[in-house]
Amino acid sequence: PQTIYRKDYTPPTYLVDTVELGFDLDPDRTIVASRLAMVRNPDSVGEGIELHGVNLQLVTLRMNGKTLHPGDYDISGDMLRIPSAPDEVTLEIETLTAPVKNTTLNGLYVSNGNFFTQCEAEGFRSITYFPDRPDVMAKFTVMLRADKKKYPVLLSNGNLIDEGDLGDGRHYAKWEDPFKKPSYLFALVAARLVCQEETFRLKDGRDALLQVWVEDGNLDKTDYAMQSLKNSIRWDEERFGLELDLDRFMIVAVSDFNMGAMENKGLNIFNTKFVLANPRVATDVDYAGIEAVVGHEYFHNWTGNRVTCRDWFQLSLKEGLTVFRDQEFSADMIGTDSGRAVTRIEQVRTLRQAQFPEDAGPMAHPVRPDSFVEINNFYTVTVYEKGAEVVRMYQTLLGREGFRKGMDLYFERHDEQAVECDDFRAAMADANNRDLAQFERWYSQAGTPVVTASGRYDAGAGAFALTLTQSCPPTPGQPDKLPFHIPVAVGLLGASGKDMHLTLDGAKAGTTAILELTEPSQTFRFTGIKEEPTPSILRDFSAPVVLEYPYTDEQLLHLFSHDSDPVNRWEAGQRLAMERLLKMTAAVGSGNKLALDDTFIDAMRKILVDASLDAAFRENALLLPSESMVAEQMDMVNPQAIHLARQAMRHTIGTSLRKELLAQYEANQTPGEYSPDAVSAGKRGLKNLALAYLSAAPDDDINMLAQRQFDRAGNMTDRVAALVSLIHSAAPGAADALERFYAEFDNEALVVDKWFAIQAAAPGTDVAAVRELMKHPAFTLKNPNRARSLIFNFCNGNPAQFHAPDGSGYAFWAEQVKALDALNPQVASRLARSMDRWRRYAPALQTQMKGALQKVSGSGKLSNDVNEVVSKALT
Ligand code: HT7
Ligand code: ZN
Repeated sequence: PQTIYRKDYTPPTYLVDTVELGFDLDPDRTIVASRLAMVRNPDSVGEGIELHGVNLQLVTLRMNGKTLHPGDYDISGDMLRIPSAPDEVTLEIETLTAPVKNTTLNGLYVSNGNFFTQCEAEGFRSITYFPDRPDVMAKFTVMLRADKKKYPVLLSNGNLIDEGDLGDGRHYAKWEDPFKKPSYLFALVAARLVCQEETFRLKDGRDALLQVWVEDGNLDKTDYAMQSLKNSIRWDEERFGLELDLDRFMIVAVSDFNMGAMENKGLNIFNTKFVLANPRVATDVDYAGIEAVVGHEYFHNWTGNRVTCRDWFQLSLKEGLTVFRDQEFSADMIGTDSGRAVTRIEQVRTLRQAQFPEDAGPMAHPVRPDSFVEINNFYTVTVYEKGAEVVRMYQTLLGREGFRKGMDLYFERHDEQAVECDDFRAAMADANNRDLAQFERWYSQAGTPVVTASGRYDAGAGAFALTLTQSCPPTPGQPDKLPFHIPVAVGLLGASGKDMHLTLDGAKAGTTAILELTEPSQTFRFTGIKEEPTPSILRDFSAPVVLEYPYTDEQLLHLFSHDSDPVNRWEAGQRLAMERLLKMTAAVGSGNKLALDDTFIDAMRKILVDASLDAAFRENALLLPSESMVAEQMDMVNPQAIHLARQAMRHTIGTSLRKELLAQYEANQTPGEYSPDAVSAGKRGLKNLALAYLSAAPDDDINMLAQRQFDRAGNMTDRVAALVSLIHSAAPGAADALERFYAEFDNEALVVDKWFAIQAAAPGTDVAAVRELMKHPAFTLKNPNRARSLIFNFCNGNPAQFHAPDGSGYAFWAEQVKALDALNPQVASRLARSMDRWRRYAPALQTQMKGALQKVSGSGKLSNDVNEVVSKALT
């Protein structure tokens, strides 16, 4: 497989002004006719026309009305080249495809008998020959023709300009997109669907038609997506002055989809998981996911669609920025500072749980990668979540207003252009008159920087000196790193727990100072400090770094009780818990007793019963670091020891705090009609965490509590939480509850996914049980949601069983990667990533993991997707 390098970018030889596409849709034999008006690109020194095409059957190719024959053009690999062509050409191309045979869910495919497309990143080339690269932006007109009975709904991008019958049982619809766009934003849907629709008044007075399209029977689950869409439109108008530029905006839900959703211009296509919700079938987490993803795709309309990427190395230009925008949207929708802080804590958790390990593993890459084999492998937590952190740091450094000025300048300069991450950085710098040259290293250097802090209090001088030192570990291809430009938000707490008023270099700095660390090491001197402070460093997680500070338990307990910054307050609790989990894991390994100190339990108790704190914050503060997070802190991972240690800790909490947990369980009930708002969801979260701790030390009363909740729950959040508690504690009613749950929801695909997922992650589920579940009639590898629910949740979410000492989990993983690869390489290569960290496991496991990787790597016919992942893991 060929590696593509960022440094090799060359502009396209020809540009496309207009594209007229005609589709005669048939599952076995779809005819695609395309007419491209092209002009030579004055910025290119290359010769000839270059079109991408994959698995296409070429029927005819005409240039300026003349049929071309083999010899006039050359097809090799994924390229069709016409070596000599005039400056202005019209190409007419007819190709054939068989969408029903397409199991990759990339390009044009059939799902539940309906047609859908997925073109990002390079799917358009499997629909027709085209310069399928994001820097070729063209105006599209699309004519769809299909059987009227089977496919009554015909949708594409932009505005509907014509529709009618063709007389032979077929009908047509013609769509025109008024904006130039790259081919990856093309979409069509031909389907039997129904919609919820509404007219929505935009800020400029125009009315837009909003539609949410779903399969018949799901119209009772579209309200929240519609509400989220309206909230998103309003939010982008208010926060960034960005308006919907179309008369119509459509969301379509499809059950077979590789990712979360896709921002096709005016025709967003969504995984059903991020559209369908009602209290009976969706949890609080599902509702929050819908709001975030609907927002994310809508916000792409400006950050991604109107201003797009020059090449795929710039992916974070749109993804990092749009994740940041959806994070801000979700935080603003809650509306309170404490609610905002909880969303921030959840972001930090994701980053640590998924992105830090990626940055430390064989697939580590900069936010703007330098090379790839398969671009689909680079839709990563680094490009998305770390990319969002990079965008957030602009806002931290420049302030909200400064950030907005930068955004305004970015759109003023680059509307309807395909640009680079550097252009965004330049807009931020120029709009604020700031030098952000060093900030570029966040885009070019991989790895998680480590900031080591040390403090020295000089009582005589009334000064506190904070020394910050930065370093960054080597990553593949990048042995040495240069210093980053790191905003470090710092506060100082007095013995009372109150924030001190800060004076830094003689200037007043409020209660939180933003220190700019740009050198390998810098000392910042706070003056007017009357007592030895406890420093609260990296408030609000002001940069995606690991912070090392020699905190004593006493200092952490002080921060856990008092820090005015909720993120650092939570962080102090996580540090206390992690320290103990590591000690207990070591004790399991050496056969020692697993003791948990009263100080920690008392600190947990204090937070649990503190009614002045939001329930959502309390839930987060009491949630222990996950087993995989503990593993990340160890040089040699023993998954079973981690599991036992964490279970022991949960058991101790469950017994020691039983009275308080029961009281909170009762105090945080949410009777009455279900609402997914943050306060109610926070209460359910705390109540269900209390149930989980109680169930970690179960007796008949606790089992009855869980059983009662399962039987009486009026919403899916409580239902699932009770079911998980019953199963994890192996309660007598567990098997029956599982059966009843399936019987009640066997018609709801997304709930059946939960049913598989709960079992996959249960501590009692071993490989043999997963293999049994795969025989269930509802299981299929072809549907990515279903494959993820069982196989991914087992391989990634059940470490003690997946890493069984006999290597059976690894053999299972290898089988499933290969089986999936034959159907859907994008999904297969995501599963392949489960082995990224194999070098960190105990030697006996390591050997078997390596063996499994070698087995996949040596198994002949592998996709580029999987090949890239396993070969990098083995390098
Ligand atoms: N921009 C979208 C990316 C996406 C995608 C990428 C590769 C393969 C399938 C895909 N489906 C969607 C999603 C987003 O970030 O909004
Ligand atoms: Zn996106």
